[in-house]
Amino acid sequence: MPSPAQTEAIPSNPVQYARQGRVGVITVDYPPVNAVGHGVRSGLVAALEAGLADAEAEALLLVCAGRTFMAGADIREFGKPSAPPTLPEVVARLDASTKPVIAAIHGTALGGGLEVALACHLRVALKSAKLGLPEVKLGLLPGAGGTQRLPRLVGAAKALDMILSGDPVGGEEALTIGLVDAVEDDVSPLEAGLRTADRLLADGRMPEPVSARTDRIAGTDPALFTAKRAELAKRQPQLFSPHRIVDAVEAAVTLPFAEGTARERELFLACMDSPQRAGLIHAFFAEREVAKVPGLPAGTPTREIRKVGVIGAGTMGGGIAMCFANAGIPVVLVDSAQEALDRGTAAIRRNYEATARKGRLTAAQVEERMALIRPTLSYGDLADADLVVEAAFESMEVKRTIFRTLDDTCKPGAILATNTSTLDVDAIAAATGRPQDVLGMHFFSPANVMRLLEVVRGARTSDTVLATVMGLARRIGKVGVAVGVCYGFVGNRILHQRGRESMALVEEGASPEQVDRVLTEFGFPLGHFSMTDLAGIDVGWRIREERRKAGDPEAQAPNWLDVLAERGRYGQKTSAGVYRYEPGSRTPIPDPEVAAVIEEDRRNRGIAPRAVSDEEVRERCLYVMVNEAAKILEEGIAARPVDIDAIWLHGYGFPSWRGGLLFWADREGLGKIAASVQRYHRDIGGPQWRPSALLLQRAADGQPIGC
Ligand code: T1G
Repeated sequence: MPSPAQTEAIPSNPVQYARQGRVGVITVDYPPVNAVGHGVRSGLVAALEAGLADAEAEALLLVCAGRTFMAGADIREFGKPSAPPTLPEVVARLDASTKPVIAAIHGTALGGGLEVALACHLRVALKSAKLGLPEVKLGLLPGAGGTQRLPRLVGAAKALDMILSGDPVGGEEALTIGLVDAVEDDVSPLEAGLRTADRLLADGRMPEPVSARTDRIAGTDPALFTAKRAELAKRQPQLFSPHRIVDAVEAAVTLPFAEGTARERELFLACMDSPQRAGLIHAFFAEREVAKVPGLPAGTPTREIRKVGVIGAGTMGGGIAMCFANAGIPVVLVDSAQEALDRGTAAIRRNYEATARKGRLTAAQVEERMALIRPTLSYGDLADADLVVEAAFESMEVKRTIFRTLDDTCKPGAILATNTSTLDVDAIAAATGRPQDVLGMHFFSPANVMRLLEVVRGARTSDTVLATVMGLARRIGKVGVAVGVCYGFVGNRILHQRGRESMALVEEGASPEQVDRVLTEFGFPLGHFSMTDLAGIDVGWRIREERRKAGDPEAQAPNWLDVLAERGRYGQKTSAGVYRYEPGSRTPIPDPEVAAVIEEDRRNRGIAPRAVSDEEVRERCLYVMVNEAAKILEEGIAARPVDIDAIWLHGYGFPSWRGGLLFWADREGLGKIAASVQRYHRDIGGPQWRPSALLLQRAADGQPIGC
C-alpha cells in the first residue's frame, strides 16, 4: 500500500501535488469541466516543478477531480490577452520532464485537455472516457501541440480524420489506434494511473517523449494531404480552420518537431483571429445560455416526467414519439384510426432501422425503443401520462377539441403541450380548465433529428411547467428556447418574412434557383425553395388556405406555389415541387414547367420581369429577417438576442461560423441594414419593411443589437 500522502499544497490553486509512495500525483480540481484556464496552467507548472524537485517521486501522475479530465482550454478566455504560462508552454514543460509523466483520463479529455495528455509520456484511459480534439467546431485547430503529437501516435490519416471531424473516440478505440497505452474499467482514474505507474516503474525504462517518435509518421504519402484539400474544397469551401488543419498536420509529417510546432502556432493564431472563431464560440455559448430563462428563478420546482403521450401518429407525432423513446421515456402514441397508427409505427421502425444500418443503433436497441412506444386508439391510455404532446392537424378547431378531451382525461398536474407551429397557444389553453399546465412544444421536422425546440410560454403557463419542459428539452437532447405567443412564434415568424421576400423576388424577375444559390452561398445548407420542397409545399399551402378561409386580413392571395400544390407538386415527397427530383435523389433540378407557372403568375399580376442582382436578393432575404427579429425583441416574444440566434442556428441551419442572425447583423453593420430597411420600406412598402424602432435606435446610437 502506498505510504500516507505527503501533501505539498500549492495555496489558492486548482492544482494540488501530493506523493503516493514513489509516485507524485498532480490533481487538477477546477469545476465544472477542469477547463485549462490561467489558474490551471500556472498550477500545472508549479505542481510539475514540485514533482521534479521531489526526490522520492520516481514518476508523476496527472489526474483530474470531478466528472472529467480537462475538457479543453478555457473558452471564456478567448479574445482576451493570454496570461503566461500559455498552454503550449505548459505542454513543452511536460514534454521536457526528466521524470516520466502519466495522464489518467476519465470523462471527456478534449482539446487542450487532451493536448496536455499527449505531452505526457504515457496515457491510460477509463473505458468510458471520450478523447477528442473538437477545436474545428470552434473555428480553431489544436494549438498546443495536438496537430504535431496526435499523428505521431495514431498516424497522419487517423489524426486528420479526428481533428477535421472534431469527434471524440472512446477509451477502447483510443487503445486500438495507439492514442492511449492502457485502458482500465470500473476503477477511479487515480487507481488506473497508479497501476500504470507501477508497471512503468517495474519496467525501469524512461518512455520516449511523443515529440521524439517518428514510427507512425514515417513514409506518410503526401497524396493524403492533396486528397484532403480537394475534399475540403468541395465539402467545406467557406470554412477557414479545416484548411489550416491540413497544413498543420502536413507540417508534422514534413518538418522537425520544433518547426512543426512553430508552424502550428502560426496557423492557430490565424484561426484565432478569424471572424469564424468568434461566430462559432458565440454559437457554442448560445446553446447553453438559452437554457437559462430570464425571470425563471433557478431551482424552480419541476414535475417528474415518467410517461408521455403523443397525439397524432403522422410525420411530426412519430418523430416526437421517437425523441422520448430515444431518451428511454415510455410513450403512448394515440391516433383516431388504426391505419394511421400502423402507418406511423411502421415509419418509426423504418427510421430506427435506417439508423441501425448506419451502425448507430444495434438491432436490440431498435427493439428496445420500439417497445417503449405503445400505439393506441384510446385516450384513456393517457390517464396516467405526466405530459401529453398534441401533434394533430394544424387547425384551431381540431386542437381545441383535443385539448378539451385531454383536460377531461389526464390526471391533475399533467402537462398538456401543443406542437402547433403557428396557432395561438393561449386560445388552445383556454379550451381547458388548466391553462397553467398548458404550453407549446414546437418541434422542427424531422422532429427526431432537428435539435431546436421552441417552448412557447402561454400567458398563464406556470413557472413550474415552463421549468419542467425546459429541463425535459435537455433530457431529450434538444436545444430548448423559451418564446412568447404570436403568429409563428420566433423561428417561423422570421422564416415567413424571408419566404415572402423570396416569393416577391421571384415574381419580380429572379428565379427560385438564383434565390437559393444566394442563400446557400451565404452558408445555409438549403435555399428557401429547396427547403420548401423538403418540408412540403402542401404544408404552407394548407396553412395559407386555412388563413384565407378564416378571413385573416394578413392572409396572402394564392401564389405560384399554390398553383404547384394544386397540381400535386408537393416537393420531394412527390419528386416534383419547385424543382424536380430524379427517383431516389434529393438533388434539386430546375423545371421548365415551374418557370412557365411563374411567368403565368407574373402576367396575371401585371408584372414585367426585371433582372434582380444577387446583392438585392441577399439584402432583401437577410435584412427582412433582422428587421423582424428586432420587432420580436421589441415585443418581448424573445427575451434576448441570443434566443433568436439559437433558434435560427438549430432550427433552420443558419451558418454557425457566422454566430447567429443578430450576431451576424452587428458584423454586417446595423447602420447599413437600417438604411436598407428604410429604403425598401419606401420602395417596396409592406408591413415586413416597416422599420423596427429598436433597429433604428441601435443603429443611430452605434450600439449592437446582438449580444
Ligand atoms: N471552457 C469554458 N467553459 C466550458 C468549457 C470550456 N472549454 N466547456 C464547457 N464549459 C462550461 C459550459 O459553458 C457550461 O457552463 C459548463 O461548462 C458545463 O458544460 C488550445 C484552443 C465538456 C462535453 O471544445 O464540449 O482547447 O452553462 O453544459 O453537456 O487546442 O461542455 O454551466 O455556466 O456543455 O456535460 C476545446 C467544449 C476548447 C469542449 C461537457 N474544448 N465543451 O458537456 O456540459 S478549445 C471544447 C464541451 C481548445 C486548445 C484549444 C462540453 C463538455 P455553464 P455543458 P455537458
